[in-house]
Amino acid sequence: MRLYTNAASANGYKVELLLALLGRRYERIEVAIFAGESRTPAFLQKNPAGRIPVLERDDGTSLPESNAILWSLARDTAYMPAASADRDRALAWLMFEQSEVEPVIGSVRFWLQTGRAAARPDELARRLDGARQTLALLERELGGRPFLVDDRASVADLAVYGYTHLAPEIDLPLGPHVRAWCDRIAALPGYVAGAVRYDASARVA
Ligand SMILES: N[C@@H](CCC(=O)N[C@@H](CS)C(=O)NCC(=O)O)C(=O)O
Repeated sequence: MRLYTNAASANGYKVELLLALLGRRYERIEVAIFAGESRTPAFLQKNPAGRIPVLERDDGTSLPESNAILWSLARDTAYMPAASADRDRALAWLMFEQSEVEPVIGSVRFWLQTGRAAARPDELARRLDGARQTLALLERELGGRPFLVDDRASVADLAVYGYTHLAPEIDLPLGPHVRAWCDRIAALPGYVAGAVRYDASARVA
């Protein structure tokens, strides 16, 4: 299978992390998203939204959306909770990540590292506030248990970890419980680091 991704994206990194933890082999294709490579007619066939990550399976079918890819890859593995109620909770965390983690920590990181923040001061402040609220919620949740669902790492942790562990890059410190949870994820066998800072190709004047 092939993964279309970009090294600075934590949406892409989430998928690469699960693939590494599962020891799955894949071909990694770096997409120059700031040069328009995710908006070509050929790429839009893979994802009509024109975004990475996209997983292309051996049968030729394509799956976009980082958390849908995580869900598909985690099925029948140790990263999918066994009990149906726990699976439902994991899915809720994947939804939470897309509404309360990526749009705040991810967008602020993107704007700050690529010169896009100055043009939107009010939106930046609003999202930073949202990011603080998300980190506070996670700090409360992880105060009483080692992982987000059940007592072992699951697809829920990997989805939420992707952008959460980058919060210090936008000058938001992680609380002690979130830091300890990040350390537990980084200690999983097969763990790989990822999501490098945006390079010059992403900058606007
Ligand atoms: N909800 C999507 C968001 C994907 C997304 O925003 N990808 C960005 C990189 S993080 C992208 O491909 N941007 C390029 C573009 O919009 O042209 C997911 O979780 O996969």
